[in-house]
Amino acid sequence: MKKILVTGALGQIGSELVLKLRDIYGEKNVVASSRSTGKGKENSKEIIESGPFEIVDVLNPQQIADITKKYDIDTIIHLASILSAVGEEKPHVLWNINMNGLYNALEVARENNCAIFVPSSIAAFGPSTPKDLTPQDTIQRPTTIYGVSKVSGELLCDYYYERFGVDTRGVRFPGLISYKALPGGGTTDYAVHIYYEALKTKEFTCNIKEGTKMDMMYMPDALDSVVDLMEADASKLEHRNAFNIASMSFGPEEIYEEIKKQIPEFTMKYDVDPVKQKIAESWPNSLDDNAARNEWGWKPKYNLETMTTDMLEKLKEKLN
Ligand code: AKB
Repeated sequence: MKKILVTGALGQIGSELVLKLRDIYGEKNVVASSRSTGKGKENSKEIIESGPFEIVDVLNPQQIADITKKYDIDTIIHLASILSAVGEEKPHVLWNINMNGLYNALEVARENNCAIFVPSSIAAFGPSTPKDLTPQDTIQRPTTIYGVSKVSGELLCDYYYERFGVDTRGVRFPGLISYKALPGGGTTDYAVHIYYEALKTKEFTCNIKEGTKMDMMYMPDALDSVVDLMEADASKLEHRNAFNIASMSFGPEEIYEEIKKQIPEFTMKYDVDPVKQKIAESWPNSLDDNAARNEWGWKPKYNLETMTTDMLEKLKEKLN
């Protein structure tokens, strides 16, 4: 049975992943950690009370090491990270947390013989990358500090595998859509907020321009990707880090039309945020995920239509 430490466990992914991992591997075997108790954050109570929880600041390597030893951890899921839009406001903070935090986690993994999952992102690509069906192995010259940290992280993880034999694995997440916890400061966040506003006020102001396509994914598929990749047969993995994964790609007008099918009175207007728009335009329209499909059997379950039905149903229950 795996013994897992999750960093950044109270964020958008962690809030759901911890519960899923506790279902699979047992409550006691999944240690959630965060640099604070996440006061006021949705779901933090559930995460803290449903199994072990520890304060871990990823900038403090001793703290990560102590908790790893205390619980005899063999797998680290390193989620602590700053997202793209906040990163452009605070590039130095992003670099410190995303790079030094990752370095510290990799060092603890190396010293304690742990496997480690590190998420990359569609942000690891840039304007010179082929835009449609972006290949697994291609040009990576991102123009955001977040993207620079993600591509550096991919390389660092590859290095730790090649040089020290650390079992590093990862995927390039698209924009993630979920109803449990809100995303914090990304460019793709509009695709989550649109569902809340469709139900709450029936009107939405979109900060991304019509026609701007980005890869997106429903959270259950994203969670499956983490579990499936960490369980995959190592001998079949040619890439290890930073697998492209994809399930849907759309522009704001397409998600709006899909929601409108169920809420006909819903209206949307645009008030484009130039910083987010520039970031969105530097990212691919859609990724080719064949390497993930062939090497470890990646297969998403949701498309825009089935995600929208589920999101609206679950959010309705939550908001009532
Ligand atoms: C962001 O928008 O910054 C993230 C991402 C695509 O990595 N959701």
